[in-house]
Amino acid sequence: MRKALAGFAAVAIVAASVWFVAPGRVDAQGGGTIEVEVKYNGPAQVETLKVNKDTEQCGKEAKIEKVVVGGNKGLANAVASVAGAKGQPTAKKAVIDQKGCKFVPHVVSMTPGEIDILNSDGVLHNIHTYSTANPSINKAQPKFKKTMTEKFDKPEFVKITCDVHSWMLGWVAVMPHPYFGVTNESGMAKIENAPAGKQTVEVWHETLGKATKEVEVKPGATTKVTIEMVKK
Ligand SMILES: [Cu+2]
Repeated sequence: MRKALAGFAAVAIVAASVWFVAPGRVDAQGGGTIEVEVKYNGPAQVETLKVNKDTEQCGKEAKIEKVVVGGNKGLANAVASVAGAKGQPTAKKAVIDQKGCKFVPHVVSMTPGEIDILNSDGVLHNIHTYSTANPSINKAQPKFKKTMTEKFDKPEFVKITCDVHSWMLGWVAVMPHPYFGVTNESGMAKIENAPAGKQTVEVWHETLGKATKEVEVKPGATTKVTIEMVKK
């Protein structure tokens, strides 16, 4: 009797694991990775200005980073995504910090939903966003307010500034699907689990605009693409 039960249990476990594992396998095979390298042949554009308030937290000099070019002509802070893709939003909450009177990271990417705006500086900041699809935010964040939670429901690139510190500039890339990445100092971004087949990779940069390139995404494989931005 006991043996029969154990046998039944074993069959049940096998059946259950087939049931639960199968859909996951299909998903994993369906997507591929795109390694995007974004290059820019032009000069970096970084404005420097003297700071005359909150110098203890902000330092004496501020930088406005409009075009950041790293080694090997890699363009930082560009958002690479699969154009026209459809997919569910990621569950991860986006976070942007105000640290040293700078927005960190300079470009934060997210799917529509909430974002935590941190104030690590412990000084008065005043968030001011510029957007068309989402309502504009213009709100003081006093020094004691460590986190302010805001919402961006519509996909677009939102410019974020601070009315207290004129040089503070950041961007929130609100993307319509989870297939995107932001380039690092070397100009590299990774798009994980991108839909297989012929896709268009689109690159957006705050100063240099947009560029696209076609790629063939293979299930379970990595496709490399290099996209060069042209000076506007
Ligand atoms: Cu500020």
